[in-house]
Amino acid sequence: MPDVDGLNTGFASALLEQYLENPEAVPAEWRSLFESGSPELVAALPGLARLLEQHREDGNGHVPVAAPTAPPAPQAVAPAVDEELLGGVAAAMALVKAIRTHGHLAARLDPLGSEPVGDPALEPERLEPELTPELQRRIPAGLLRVHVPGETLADVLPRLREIYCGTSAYEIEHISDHEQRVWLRAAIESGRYRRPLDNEEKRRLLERLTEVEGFERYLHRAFLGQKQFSIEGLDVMVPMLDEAIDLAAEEGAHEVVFGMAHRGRLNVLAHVLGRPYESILREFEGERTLEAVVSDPEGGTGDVKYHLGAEGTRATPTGDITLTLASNPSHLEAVDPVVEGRTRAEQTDRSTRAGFNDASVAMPILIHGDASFPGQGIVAETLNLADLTGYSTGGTLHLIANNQIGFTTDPADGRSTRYSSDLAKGFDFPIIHVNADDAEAALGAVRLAMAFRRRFCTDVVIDLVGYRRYGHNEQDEPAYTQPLMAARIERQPSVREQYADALVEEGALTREEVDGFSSQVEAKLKEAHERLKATFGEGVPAVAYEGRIPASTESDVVTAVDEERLRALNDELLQVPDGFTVNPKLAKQLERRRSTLDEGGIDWGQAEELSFASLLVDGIPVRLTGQDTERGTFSHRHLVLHDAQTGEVYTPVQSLREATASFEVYNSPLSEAACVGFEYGYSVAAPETLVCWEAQFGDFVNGAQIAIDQFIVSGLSKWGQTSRLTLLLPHGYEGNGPEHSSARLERFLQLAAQENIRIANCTTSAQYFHLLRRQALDPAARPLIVMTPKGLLRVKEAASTLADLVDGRFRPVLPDPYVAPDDVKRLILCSGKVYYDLVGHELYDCGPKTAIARLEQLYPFPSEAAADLVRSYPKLRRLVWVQEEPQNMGAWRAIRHRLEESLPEGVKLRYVGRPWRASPSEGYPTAHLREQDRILREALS
Ligand SMILES: Cc1ncc(C[n+]2csc(CCOP(=O)(O)OP(=O)(O)O)c2C)c(N)n1
Repeated sequence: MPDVDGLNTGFASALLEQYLENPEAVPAEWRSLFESGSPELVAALPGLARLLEQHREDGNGHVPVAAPTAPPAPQAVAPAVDEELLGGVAAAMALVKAIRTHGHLAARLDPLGSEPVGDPALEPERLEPELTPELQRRIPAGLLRVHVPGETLADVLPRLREIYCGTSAYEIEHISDHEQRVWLRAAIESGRYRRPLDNEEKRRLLERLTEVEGFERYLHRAFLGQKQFSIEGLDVMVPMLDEAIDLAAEEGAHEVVFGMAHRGRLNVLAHVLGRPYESILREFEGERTLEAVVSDPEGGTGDVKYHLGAEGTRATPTGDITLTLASNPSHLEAVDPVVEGRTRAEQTDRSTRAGFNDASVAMPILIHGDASFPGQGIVAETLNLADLTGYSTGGTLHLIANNQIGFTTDPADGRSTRYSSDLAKGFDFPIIHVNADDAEAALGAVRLAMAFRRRFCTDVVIDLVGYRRYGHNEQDEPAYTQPLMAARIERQPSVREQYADALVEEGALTREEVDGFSSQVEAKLKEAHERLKATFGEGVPAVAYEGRIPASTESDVVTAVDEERLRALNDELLQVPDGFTVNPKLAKQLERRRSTLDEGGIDWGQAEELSFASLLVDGIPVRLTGQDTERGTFSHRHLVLHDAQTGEVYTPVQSLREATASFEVYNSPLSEAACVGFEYGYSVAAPETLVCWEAQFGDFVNGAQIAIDQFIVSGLSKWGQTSRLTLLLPHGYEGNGPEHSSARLERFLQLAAQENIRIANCTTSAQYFHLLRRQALDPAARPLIVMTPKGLLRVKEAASTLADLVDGRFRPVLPDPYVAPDDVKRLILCSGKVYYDLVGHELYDCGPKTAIARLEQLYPFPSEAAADLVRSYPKLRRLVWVQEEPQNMGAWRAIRHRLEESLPEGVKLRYVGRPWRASPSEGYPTAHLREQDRILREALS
């Protein structure tokens, strides 16, 4: 056993770390010492002993480690200690650790040749003791736990440097999962994923690079000055995607879903998604010849060519695979969560009760910009979804298309971190940096990333460091702002040229073959262009917007549910498994849901759950997410029950005997932007599913404004893409201040046109029941925005009866149920909760001359129902629109002209509500009460 007195603590610690990783890796005598728990060890190195003990307690040792109290092992003869060698081994271990941790600082990642910063810890001569060549030759490599061949440090050091400080570099040591770190070290150092290519593979890679470059250069020449957002400088991205697709297919995926911005998109469309050259050339031609303009989606206004999504099928060595590129807006990174949601939908089996997620079915690939990745907060929100039960997609491959510039902004002005990828470190994802001019290394990076993802089902980031051959787009002059870089790039041979030269030099190909590739690509493009030109004048085939949704049918949809069925579902929803203890207070509340079917009083929570349940037995899947949504922000829902004794959970709506579709319910992370984007993506890929997202308070939905503006309301017009995504937005003025009152109804109304969305604000739970069912059953899918209640959730008057669910349907306008129409001279029309404020006010009893009606659907505006309503009051003189929102908010400005249109001659329209305001509501509850009362008095008197 080693003599522990006077031991070099650093050395011993390093050995211990190795031992904890793999006990066999340390010399036998040290192993016995660590396993002995020897009192000498405890005395000499208390820190070490504590570590060992902790390791034992954590139960994560590879071998059982004896407790310190165990009897000491029989004394062995202590080996003679060679002080110089011991010190050398410690320094060597520190060096290996430094190379693994900080090697990237010395790596040659920049194709433009900028000097890496380096780090003193990576230099053997600066270590203590200095690792001289002689000493290096004395240090056995076996002690260093490295995975490269060699007898001594002198043998392995150059190889380690090549691996960690070459044209690839790795950041893995921040990962807290020990197994992942160990796996990555072995995978990286063994070179398993960076094997040399055979000649056939090299030829294919060069051919691919030739196609990528040839395509860009052809467009550049043929359409000088037109925006193409050239990929050049990051050309290798295309073969990297090829590789990732083949590997995904090999792992059993049926689909890969891509999200990317403008950079290189046309090339990816052509070469990865397989969109024909002609179709892309047609769009370029369209910009200069009206004749060739691509027709817009029916009734829509279309989008620029580098935003359009696409779908393709690709043959791989292991079978066909579907490739989907999501349509996206200019708003950088906004598509990230959409891609995750789409992928998740593809992965989910919705014939199971809770929706079974099989991540092997589909894989997401996100291509980011180096300025956008650290700059756009949605990236962090999306990364945070990676490991959440309701959102995980089994690992996303992130590829940062790093051209070292954002428009004209240098990295130093664009981020506070060294690397563009640093954000991902906080999520424990491995980061592989690779020089985009080393094509083979780039493929190696993909293989490693895919193998890691396959093994650990988690995200991986590849930071592909290249450059941008032209300006931000083809109309920009890069030398205005980055003169040195632009000059440097002008001298830079393309990756194809470099690779071709290398292959010719090593004899893998001849110069003639290389040149042949280029002429073939050129010829292919020319032919496609000629074929296209020959069609000019023939009329342009319309872009196929297959699956375009028919116009809304709305009222034809039967939303009433048979009484017996509702009774049976209600009973089932109130059952829990034997031995399950519902919280007694909650049990009482839920118990009330039993009698409401006969006595009335079906509240919001119950109506909602019955509506969901009725859909499930009809085979319609439902997904509901949002902050604290399982219980409901206002504690009104309780879809998920928690056993009061054991904490176990039970979700009755997932246990319905006759359900044939899944019910997914998840509390979401505290995000709006990524969560709404995700659900949008999910709803697009699962058009048969009722996907609902609920805001904590509707006020927070503007955190998802990009998802709303750029996807939900405009997707149909831009890309022919819609869904039945339903946003549940608690809304209403209850004295809770400017950020707990308004879901900004006015914004949604302003965005509503061409029947792109539906907007409702219902006042009874039955209306809500029918609205949800209509939303799920209407063959015409559209997003639905619902202003949902807060206080009303429990107001008796807003509750409904069984008959309302059995016989009714959603009614866009509710006339006054109490006042006979004949004598009515004054009609108050309002929407939402203010109705109950009006009928509950002391001035309410205003006699037979005033009626109060409710507008339950705000968009599409129910013109006919509104006209019918007005016509039903023959003596009407005045229509008063009452709202609690300020005059510049709420529904007023969007529906005023609609109301005017519906009025007969001589009937006047008047506004009652808050005046124009900069902030949606008062801050003080008393101020709120005063203002609310003023509005009601003015309306009623
Ligand atoms: C959210 C958002 N803000 C600003 C812009 C304007 N913009 C378009 S491209 C660009 C630079 C992007 O740089 P990077 O992410 O590095 O991608 P690159 O164009 O270099 O590939 C900017 C600022 C945008 N499209 N989206």
